[in-house]
Amino acid sequence: MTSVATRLTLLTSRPDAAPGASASCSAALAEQPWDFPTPLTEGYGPGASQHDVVPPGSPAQPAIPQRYRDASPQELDAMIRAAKRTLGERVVVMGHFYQRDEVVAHADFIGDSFQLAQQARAHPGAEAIVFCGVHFMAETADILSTDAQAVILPNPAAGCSMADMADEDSVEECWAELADVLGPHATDENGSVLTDERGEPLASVVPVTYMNSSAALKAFCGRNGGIVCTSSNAATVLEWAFARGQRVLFFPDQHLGRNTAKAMGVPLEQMPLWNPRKPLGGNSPESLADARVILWHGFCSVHRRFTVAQIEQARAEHPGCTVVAHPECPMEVVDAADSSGSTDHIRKAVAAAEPGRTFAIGTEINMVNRLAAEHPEHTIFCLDPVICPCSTMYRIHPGYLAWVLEELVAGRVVNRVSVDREVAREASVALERMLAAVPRA
Ligand code: CIZ
Repeated sequence: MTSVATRLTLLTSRPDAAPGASASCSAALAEQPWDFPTPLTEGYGPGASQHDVVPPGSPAQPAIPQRYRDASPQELDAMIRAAKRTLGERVVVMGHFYQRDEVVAHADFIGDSFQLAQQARAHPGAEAIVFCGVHFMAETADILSTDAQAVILPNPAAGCSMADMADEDSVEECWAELADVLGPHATDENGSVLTDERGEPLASVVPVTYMNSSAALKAFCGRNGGIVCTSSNAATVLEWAFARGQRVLFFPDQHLGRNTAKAMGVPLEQMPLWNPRKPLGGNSPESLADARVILWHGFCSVHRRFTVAQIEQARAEHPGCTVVAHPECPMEVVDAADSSGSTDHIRKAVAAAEPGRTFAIGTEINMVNRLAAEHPEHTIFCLDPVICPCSTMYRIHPGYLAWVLEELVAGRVVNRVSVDREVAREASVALERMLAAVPRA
């Protein structure tokens, strides 16, 4: 299996090396992250998210010392190992499933955002948690770890374009507009307030935010009777919300919201899309009143690349293959797949299969390649033939990891992600609700 880095380099030297490469995944991702500027308001840089705009005020990474930029992959590997040896249990390195292999090789724990945040909480003795993921993940780790621990993001420009599609101001505006149209509580046709199983007034709308959102939005949910979900517990969380309210406002990922609610039997007509640039999100008061799930107009640039045509091609070329899609993929793709679920679901589906199976997987390429390497008993490939890593995750280059670790050895904490205390308090209310929302037996 050719590594993602090698394939990107091939793209640069021979643009014809990957069929369809010009479709939208730019070969410029093969450049080092410090080789292309990331000025505010420009796109996230070459790659899957190249058309998404970086919000003004997003953190940027100043230049790191030249020696890290000049070092060979082998030298960086040796620097990271040496620094980790010196730091011992003082540091824990987290690697997300979508992270590049050269970085994941140094992770003490590999997992999804939630598993890694739990690991952060499980290691209160570590002075520093170096989070090789993206910004919202580091924020969640900071909320769940102790005040004495420093959570470090090796490159603060490693954001998430989907998370940035719902900013706090736009969600507050949406919330105020919904309150004007729908009122604070669910009522019957006579205007009497409806109550839930516990006799509490049923809310008109319950906010649910995907883990892929800023701490500010998790806090918004905490103070407005809402909750956080991940892709592995979205159905349980929606059940929790429907027990407390008439409707759900789901942000930022429309696809996870739609796929989950549809599987629970919510009709598509009762899932209007909220466009934050239009009055009432582009909806009529009547359609909002009839809604069960109001979906924010957000998406993941990597997962929305997957198509039904790719599934048809995989089935034609590999008869009998099993197609597994992540629920951030568009609904048509999830409907056409054999199964759908979070990164954890995908891993478990592959691990549980009888040897000799073929899997076409609709999720980020680093994870698919790693699964293929870990499971030589199966044939595993990515549904999308054009290589497209999560371009923001890809900004965690080993050079940055070496730099933050060597700074720690020198007694300096750089790139600390620190969530405001009040925001963290409110966000943890929504996170704790998620933890308590266990599926019914
Ligand atoms: O929560 C995560 O880490 C993401 C981004 C997806 C997943 O399915 O685990």
